[in-house]
Amino acid sequence: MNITISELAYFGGEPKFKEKLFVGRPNIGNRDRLLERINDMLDRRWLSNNGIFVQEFEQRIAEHLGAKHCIAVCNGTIALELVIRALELKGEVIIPSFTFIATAHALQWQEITPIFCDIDPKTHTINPWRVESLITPRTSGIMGVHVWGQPCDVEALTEISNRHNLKLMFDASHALGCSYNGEMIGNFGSAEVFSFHATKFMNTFEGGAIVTNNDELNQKLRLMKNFGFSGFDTVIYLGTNGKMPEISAAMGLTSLESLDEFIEVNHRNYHCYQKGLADIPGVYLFPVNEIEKNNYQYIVTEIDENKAQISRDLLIEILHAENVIARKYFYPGCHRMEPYRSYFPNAGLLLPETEKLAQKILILPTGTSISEEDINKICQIIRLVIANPPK
Ligand code: T4K
Repeated sequence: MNITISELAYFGGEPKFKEKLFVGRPNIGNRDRLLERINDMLDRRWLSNNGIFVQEFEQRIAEHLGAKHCIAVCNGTIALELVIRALELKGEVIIPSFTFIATAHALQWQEITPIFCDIDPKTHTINPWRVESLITPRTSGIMGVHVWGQPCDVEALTEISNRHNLKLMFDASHALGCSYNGEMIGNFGSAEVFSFHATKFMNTFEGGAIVTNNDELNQKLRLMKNFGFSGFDTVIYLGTNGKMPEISAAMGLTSLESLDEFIEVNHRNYHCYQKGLADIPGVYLFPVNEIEKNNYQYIVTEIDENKAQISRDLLIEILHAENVIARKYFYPGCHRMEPYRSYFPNAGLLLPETEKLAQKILILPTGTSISEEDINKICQIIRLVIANPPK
C-alpha cells in the first residue's frame, strides 16, 4: 500500500478496507461439528436444564484449567452476580474502575457499593497497595479483574484479603487460557468468572462460567443457577435462572476443539502488530508476558498524544473512516458512568492512573477474521498519520 495522507478516507479518499474490521469479531470453530451437535441436540429434544453438552463442556473447562469445578451459566454477568451472592458479599466491595461496566453493575444490582480502586499503569490491573487504603468496616470483599488476560497481582491480593478477613474473587472474563506463576487462571480466590460472549476469543454465543476449587461453593452455585431446585418439586435455596442452554454448550465444545488454533492466530497477530507498530512515536503496544500462558485476545495500545502529535480520538476517527473499528475499552472508566458518576462525582481524584489510561487506550482488531495483510495495512495507516499529523 503506497498512499499519501490526503488519500485517506478521513480526508476524502476511499476507505482502505471494503468491509469493517471489528474488535471482537467472533471466532468460529468447525461448522460441520457444530451443526452435527445441533442436529444431535434436536434429535434428542434436550435443549436446556443441565443437558449432556453442558455437562461435557463443564468437564472440559475444569480439565483444561486443572480446577475442581466448572459451573456453566448463561453469561458472564450472571456468573458474577451468582458468585457475589453465594459468597454473601455485602456493604462495599473493592474493584478496579478500569473494567467493563458489568463488573460494577453485578455488585450494584444487589445493592452492594463498588468502591473504585486505581490501577497499576504497568499492568492495567487493580493496584493492591491502593486496595488496602480503601478498606473500611463496611468492606466485605475484593474483586480483581484480569483485564486483557493480564493476571492481577494475585499473591498480594490474597495476602491482603486474608489479613483483613475479606472474600476474594476474580472477574476472569478475558483470561481463559492464561496463567499466573504457571498456574491456570481459574484457580485463585474463592472463585473466578469467565465470559464466553460472542466477542470473546472463545465463545458460546452468550455464556459464562464460574470456576472454583471449593466444594461447598460449587454445590450452592449449582442450586442458585437453577432456582434453588434440588429435585422435581423441592426448592431448598434462593435461586435464579442462570442456566446455559445446550446450543451454547454445543458452540462451546466446538470452540474448545479449536482453542489452540485461535490462540495461535492471536499470537501471530500480536507479533505482526509488534513489528508493524515498532518505533512509531507515541504508539505503545501493551506487552504480553510471554513467560506465562496467554490468549492474546486483545491488541492493546496506548497513544501518547504529545509524542504522536495527534489525539487518540482523532486517530480513532481516522481509523474508523478506513473501516478499522478500533475501540476505547474501557473509556471513560466505570466511575464516570451512571449510576456511579452521580454517586461519586469526585471519584476521579483518587483514580489518577485510571483517568490517564482511559484517555490513551486504543484497542485494535485481531482474531481469526483478521489477516497479516490487514494488520500490515492498519499499521501503515497509523504510521502514515503519525508521520503527517493533521493540524
Ligand atoms: N467483565 C468483563 C471484564 C468483561 O469484559 C465483560 C464483557 C463482562 C464482565 C460481562 O460478560 P458478559 O455478560 O458479556 O458475558 C463487548 C461485549 O458485549 C462484552 O461481553 C465484553 N465484556 C466487552 C469487553 O465487549 P460492547 O458493548 O463493546 O459490544 P459491541 O456490541 O460493541 O461489540 C463489540 C464488537 O464486536 C463490535 O465492534 C462488533 C463486534 N461483534 C459483536 C457481536 C456481538 C461482531 O462482530 N459480532 C457479534 O456477534 O461489549
